[in-house]
Amino acid sequence: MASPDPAFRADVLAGLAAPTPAVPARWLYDRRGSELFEEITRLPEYYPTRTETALLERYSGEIAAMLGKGEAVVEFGSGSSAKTPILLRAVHPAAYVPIDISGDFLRDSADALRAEFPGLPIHPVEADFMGRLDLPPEIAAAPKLGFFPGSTIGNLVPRTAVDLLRAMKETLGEGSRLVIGMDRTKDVDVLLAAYDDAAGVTAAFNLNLLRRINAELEGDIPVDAFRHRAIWNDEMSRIEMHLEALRDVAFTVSGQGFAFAAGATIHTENSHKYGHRDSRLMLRAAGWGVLREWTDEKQWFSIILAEAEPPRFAP
Ligand code: AVI
Repeated sequence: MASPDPAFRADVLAGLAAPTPAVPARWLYDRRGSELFEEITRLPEYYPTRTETALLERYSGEIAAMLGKGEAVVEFGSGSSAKTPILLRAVHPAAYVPIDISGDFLRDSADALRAEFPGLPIHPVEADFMGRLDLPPEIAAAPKLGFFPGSTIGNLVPRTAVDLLRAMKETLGEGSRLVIGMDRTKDVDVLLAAYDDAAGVTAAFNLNLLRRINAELEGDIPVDAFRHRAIWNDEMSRIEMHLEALRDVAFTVSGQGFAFAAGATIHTENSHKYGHRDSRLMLRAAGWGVLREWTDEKQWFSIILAEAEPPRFAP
């Protein structure tokens, strides 16, 4: 077996011992977790993917019309989704730069896009995009269009989300644009169904974290002693995923002991939902001005085109 990721071990051991036990959501995405997430995106209850895809199909032409020529599209994430080709077909960019921390994902999706867009220069960057990073020299002179679909921003608490948006602005530079997908607040029953589907795929996605801990960190967590819970936290305007102990349970991870009383939970993910003004305020806090927003008939999801604002004096 490959040696365990020290960052995974540190996050799990510290997170399980915390007064409010929590494990960062990024650890949900091992190979199995990523497969389960792909399955989630096809569920009837999970509206974000199909709503955003339909918005891109409908409005990518309008987005392209608001841009100049010869843009380099910089995607924050590997671009493995069906959404990337929709934007690329409309924008006709001079180059495409996917950025992802997973080299394997990056290479696979870059190869697939090379086959679909034969003449398009593709320059993958294997890096963590949570901080400012250097873009490939080949696109230095091109105007930049960032692309961050999926409302992945919603998985970050607002302070971290603003840090990321600011880092994106620093990476892309003054005058750049950003197309970002943001999920909207809506009827709580719709949200709860999307994060606790009838087929149990989201439950399997959440519980897979415990299996991963057992497999990679020498854990003996009785997975059947936990259940998936999706909760709407109105104060924070977010869906929370938790793993709730069904009975008193004790286990070890990497030789360290833990005990959870029945009903205690491990918080595993936040998915923030934004009102019309919330998304604008968050973008503005990071130096992005909103040029235009497109939403669906039910106003369940938004695509926003924003522009990096120059620093200005303000009263
Ligand atoms: C990746 N991210 C935007 C998804 C979301 O909707 O927050 C992750 C997810 N978690 C459960 N279902 C989907």
